[in-house]
Amino acid sequence: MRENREFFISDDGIRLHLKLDFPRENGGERTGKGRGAFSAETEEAEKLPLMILVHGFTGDMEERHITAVQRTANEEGFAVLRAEMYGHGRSGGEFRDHTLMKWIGNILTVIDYARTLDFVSDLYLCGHSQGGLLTMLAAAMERDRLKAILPLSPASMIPETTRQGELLGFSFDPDHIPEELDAGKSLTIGENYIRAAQLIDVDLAIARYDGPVLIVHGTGDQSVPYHYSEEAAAKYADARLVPIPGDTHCYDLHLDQVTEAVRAFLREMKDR
Ligand code: FER
Repeated sequence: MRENREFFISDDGIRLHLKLDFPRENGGERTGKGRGAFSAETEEAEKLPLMILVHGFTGDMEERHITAVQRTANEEGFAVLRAEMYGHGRSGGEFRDHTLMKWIGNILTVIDYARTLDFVSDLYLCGHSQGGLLTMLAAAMERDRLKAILPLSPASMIPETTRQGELLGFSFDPDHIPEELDAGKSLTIGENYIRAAQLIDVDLAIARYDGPVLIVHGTGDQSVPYHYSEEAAAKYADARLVPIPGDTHCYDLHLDQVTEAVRAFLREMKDR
């Protein structure tokens, strides 16, 4: 039986909190109508595409825009594996100690886990903001395993701005990195976040993924300006960029336009 489940896996001793949600006709809430009316034997045999879905910096898997994308993918016949990265949600590690390198290790472990699930046909990766940057980096490493990627409002500028001495609205000397920065929400991020981010080559990651890419981004985003996604989309071999007019970093105005863009892209990919 394919039932929705919540569980943990270990990434070298750090627990990662995951939730796996199936389309209705494949999960516990089968309707017995239409495509869902298959027998118990065929249920096990039918493979499904799986979308791995990651939140952003200070985010978690229950945020409104994350669950909206999850439900949309489920409606389109995708299983969705939401994953919380180091120092976030119910996963292990302290927020202060997280770095993009730790998140990269985490997502590789989540992808390895997803590959052990025998119902999976194609793998997709989607992430919001810092999770969108992570999606771009992981795509380069797993270029042979990801059918398509969906970086949503990806924080693709973090490596370049940290090299220039800008992060979270603070300015600093990039050669004399501060011990910590205020990350809002009563959180503090340690210096290793900056040290690790400065090493990351986003252009190399873009060049190393030539599969289909959907970037969605609010044009009024004050955390990650829209133009960074115009630049990223132009550099990818096969990207489409859907602007959300006037919208914010977490789509306070037009979340429905975000989910419709995701829906249209997933439909197109399923037919490929
Ligand atoms: C920053 C701008 C945006 C930053 C992080 C973000 C760590 C990412 C936001 C998110 O993931 O929602 O300066 O610094």
